[in-house]
Amino acid sequence: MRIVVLTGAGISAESGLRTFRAEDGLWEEHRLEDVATPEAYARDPALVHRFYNARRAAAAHAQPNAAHEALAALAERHDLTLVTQNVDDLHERGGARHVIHMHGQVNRALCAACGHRWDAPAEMDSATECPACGSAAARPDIVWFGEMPYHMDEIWAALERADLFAAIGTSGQVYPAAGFVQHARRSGAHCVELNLDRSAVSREFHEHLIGPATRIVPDWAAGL
Ligand code: BV8
Repeated sequence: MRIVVLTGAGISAESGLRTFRAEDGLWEEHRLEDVATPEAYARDPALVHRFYNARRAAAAHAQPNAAHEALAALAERHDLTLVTQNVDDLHERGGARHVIHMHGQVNRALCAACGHRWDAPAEMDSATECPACGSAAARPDIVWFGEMPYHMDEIWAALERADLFAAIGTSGQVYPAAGFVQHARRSGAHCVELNLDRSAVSREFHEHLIGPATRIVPDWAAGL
């Protein structure tokens, strides 16, 4: 069976990482949409670096949970394409070997001047230099609002051939990820939503499993 799974911040919530909309996406009194944008980085790179340094430290101190581990085990038994909106590395640390980070990774750095990518240091600031071109133009390798998500061709192709599509721990408020269920459904996949409560796109799914990811994901995956 060909499976595509899309995860969001909810799968890392029980590992202690904040979701975006539980506290209505506020961070240091800034809305996420105001901090996670190229304009914010151009206007106040120090603020944006502070935001991601805090997220990078939180991710480093968090541990993967039973839901991350259940998806890694599922990939050993089925043709699983694991797509995540999350920028943490908990899927990898939970044993997943191929993770598509459509919104980038907080542990990677990108040079805004030359496009070079490298493993981010624990803390970055606007003086952090690119190891390739030397410019002080380092940014987190994260897809901000208004930027094109990564690996979209691979994701659309996987959705078109999927027998089963599952969205786990995402509020379905950010596109194009929130539109994946419609694409999978049009391609004939059975669509299931596993979430703590309803999302903005719940009506698009054939099946809903409600509860915390560490409880509902292992049971669901074991039954496949
Ligand atoms: C693009 C990286 C085009 C940053 C992120 C108007 C209408 C439609 C679309 C738009 C519009 N205006 C603008 C747009 C486009 C925009 C968008 O969708 N905006 C929204 C706000 C309307 N999208 C973009 O800009 C995207 N790019 O469209 O490019 C383009 C075209 C051509 C050329 C160039 C460009 C890029 C979007 C990516 C932004 N980056 N992340 C960072 O992480 O710091 S988005 C960020 O929020 C996350 O990555 C994630 O994707 C998103 C939503 O977060 P969720 O993961 O869903 O988390 P959330 O807190 O919302 O929900 C958690 C859920 O878990 C809840 O449902 C909760 O109930 C559940 N939960 C909680 N605890 C548990 C649980 N479930 C289970 N167990 C638990 N224990």
